[in-house]
Amino acid sequence: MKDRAIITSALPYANGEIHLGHVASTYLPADITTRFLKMNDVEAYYVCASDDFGTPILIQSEKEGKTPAEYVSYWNKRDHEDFGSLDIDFDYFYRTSSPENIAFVQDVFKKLHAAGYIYEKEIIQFYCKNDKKFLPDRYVRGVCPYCNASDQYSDLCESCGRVPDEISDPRCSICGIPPTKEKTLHYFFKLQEFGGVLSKWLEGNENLQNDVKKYVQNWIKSGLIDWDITRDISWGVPVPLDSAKEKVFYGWFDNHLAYISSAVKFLNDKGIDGKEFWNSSDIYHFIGKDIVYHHYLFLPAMRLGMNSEYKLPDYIPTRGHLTLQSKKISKSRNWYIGLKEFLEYYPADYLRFYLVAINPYSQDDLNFDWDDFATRINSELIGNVGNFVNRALGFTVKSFDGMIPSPGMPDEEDKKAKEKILSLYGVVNGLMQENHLDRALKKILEFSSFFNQYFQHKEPWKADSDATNCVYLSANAVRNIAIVLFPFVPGSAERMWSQLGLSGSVAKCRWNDLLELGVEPGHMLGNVSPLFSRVESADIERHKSRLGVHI
Ligand code: B3M
Ligand code: ZN
Repeated sequence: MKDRAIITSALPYANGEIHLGHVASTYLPADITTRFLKMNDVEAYYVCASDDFGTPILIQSEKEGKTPAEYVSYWNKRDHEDFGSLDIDFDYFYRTSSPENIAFVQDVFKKLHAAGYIYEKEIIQFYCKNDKKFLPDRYVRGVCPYCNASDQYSDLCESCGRVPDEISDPRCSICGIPPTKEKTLHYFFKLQEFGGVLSKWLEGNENLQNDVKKYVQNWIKSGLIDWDITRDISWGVPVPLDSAKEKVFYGWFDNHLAYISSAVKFLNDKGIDGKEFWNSSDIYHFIGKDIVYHHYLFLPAMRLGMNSEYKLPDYIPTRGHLTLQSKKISKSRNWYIGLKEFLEYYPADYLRFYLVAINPYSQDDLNFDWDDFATRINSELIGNVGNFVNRALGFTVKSFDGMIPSPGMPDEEDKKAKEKILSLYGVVNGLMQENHLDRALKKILEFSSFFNQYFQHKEPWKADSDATNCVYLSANAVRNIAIVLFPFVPGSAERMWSQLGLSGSVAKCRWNDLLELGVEPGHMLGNVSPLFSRVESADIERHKSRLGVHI
């Protein structure tokens, strides 16, 4: 682990509201990791941006009678606000249409061009005579030539994850007629030439997930194809060549460059040399499994083509998709839950807790299930953690007027409890570093469960018991829970901190603080009250019945 890090998560298209599916695989794991790194004294910055260019955005803005710039600026602001209400705490949220990114993309293109990695080629492009336009990417749907899945976009097969060379049985996605073919001049990036170096880079990077590496290696083995990086549409980064007037770059050429341009702008504005910082940091790109091709091939190849002037990622944590009640999320069928709407019903931490608990560090899909959500929140977050915290602190208030007593002679159970508190750091730290956030959370729940039993077994309420050790150690266990839970459920951890009556904010704690018993005898607790309220089954039934209903 370096002492600097830049963390990014897949850039949301500025094209509609954020829903639970977006949050689970990228934004939340990236936010938790950033908070964890910061607590480990890593100078870490979480940088994101709205992904503003591309055909779907152009089409939608036209439909709504807005300029694309107005349209994306609305969604940029709205998305940022929605993320904020889930306590996704970006250090910087910028946009791919920023002047800095446009300049950077054009500069990267010139460098790749000068290095001989770009060539022009006249291509035959789908054209719709009805709509009178070229039909790049999402404008065409058809059958994937690799896996035969039907109704796939021409720029990405959602079934096998590949980017088809040419889609079969094409149809115009605006009007549905089969398009004609017309000639147009496009620019290509020589991805083919990068097979060998990409393969070597993958092989040499132990931080990348093995299963993902394996199938990317297979793609490389079966032969990469050069990549068409320009489009004949009006909304995008202009190609900086006289011979390419009116052409723009394909969205996937420019969007990931905003990881760099946004980070560098943010750092430069802070008076830090952004480029130097980038190159001396651990670089994390959190993504969902549908964009592996772009992040394991296009992105590194472009950086390699610039002589690694900006270093390649160290980590590309890749997670599966969220299904909802075991069905694929679909906005058009109203089978989704908007983030904003969810947070009108439940606190951010309930969602954060649940989405981490069910989210392994793998490409397996994960499922949001309303009943499971209620069960886990009620039994794990509330029944386990909330119960222990409230019991330990509530008892201290009732029996010791809120003051932590001096511990007497510890018995074997107390010794074991103390040992547990001091070893929590080791139990959780490695898992967090390895990105196993769900397993780390599970260990924290085991810790809390241990202390529930310890408290129960010690029976500090009995007249003949020595309650002093139990109270002292339990308060310290609560303190450790607040610290380790902070990356996961920051709001609740902060409330635990204030109920403990500790000064400052848990956000300022260091992971090393777990290694001491920081609640000392004589310390006064703050105001103690239940941390959480239960999820009611009647409400859950109501939420379920709203899914899939067309409004
Ligand atoms: N805007 C969203 C997606 O395909 C896309 C990500 C860009 S990351 C550089 O998930
Ligand atoms: Zn058409």
